[in-house]
Amino acid sequence: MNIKISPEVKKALEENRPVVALESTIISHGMPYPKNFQTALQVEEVIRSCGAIPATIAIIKGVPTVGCSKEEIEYLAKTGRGVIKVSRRDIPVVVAKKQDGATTVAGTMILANLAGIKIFATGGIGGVHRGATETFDISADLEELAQTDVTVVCAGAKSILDLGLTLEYLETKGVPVIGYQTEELPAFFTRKSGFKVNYRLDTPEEIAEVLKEKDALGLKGGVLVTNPIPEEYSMEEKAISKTIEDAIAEANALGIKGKETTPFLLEKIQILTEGKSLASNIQLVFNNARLASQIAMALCK
Ligand code: PSU
Ligand code: MN
Repeated sequence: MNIKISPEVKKALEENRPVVALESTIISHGMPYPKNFQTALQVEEVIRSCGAIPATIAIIKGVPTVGCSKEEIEYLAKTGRGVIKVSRRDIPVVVAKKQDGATTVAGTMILANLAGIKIFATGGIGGVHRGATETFDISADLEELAQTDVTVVCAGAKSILDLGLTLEYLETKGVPVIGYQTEELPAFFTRKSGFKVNYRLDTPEEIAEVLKEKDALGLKGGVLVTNPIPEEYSMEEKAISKTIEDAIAEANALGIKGKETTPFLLEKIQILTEGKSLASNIQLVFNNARLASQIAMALCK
């Protein structure tokens, strides 16, 4: 496979220095321009200021690219939904057709793993959608966590998903769900969800220790680290729940399906909260980037 790794990322990996992968669907389909561009650059800065190297991942003109340039990030940010949202199934097609693609959590995990990157920071993962018992809508992110050796640091999952079923699915697939300094699964915009994580770990070093043992035992698959949004940026539970319910109702009324569902809901929530949710979203991504950097550094020791 023809994969392009930026010289900086390549060197860091060769020298066993900490690298943190970043996804690009969050840029193209998760936030509006220009906030998406600013955030994508700032999250890289956060990782650098922690002492790690960022690697934003996408497919550029058919080339899987690990460590996108500022120009490439700007292009993805400006083109937005005009870029193809790339999950596992889309990778071979987008590469063969020499198209541009923004990778989801699943797509990013695959390319990070090919490059040898073990830690990946994002906002929220895809999961089992509400109503999945009828629609079968379960994100390929969960299957990727089941099989690809990358640790994903997120703020839990948005309640556009069925969090209980998402946890059950991860349990079946043997994916450890770790709460960072919490016993409770965070729900993206809020610190609490009413569901428990599998394990609470309180330091990046403890998490790195678990990852090392998993590696040493040859246990395949990812690990999900859930990191609650900082208190000062968390949203009011009732208001955000209502917003999410309204967004889901509209998606159902319009018959939105498949890969369109998640981007539609994300955009609707941003519009309905008049940007307030976007501000929280950005802060939780920074927070996850910090933790991911610390875990990556502890892993390199
Ligand atoms: N959830 C968010 N923000 C996001 C996504 C999900 O809060 O940006 C994106 C991620 O790229 C994730 C993808 O991997 O949506 C999941 O899409 P789907 O549900 O179609 O698998
Ligand atoms: Mn889906």
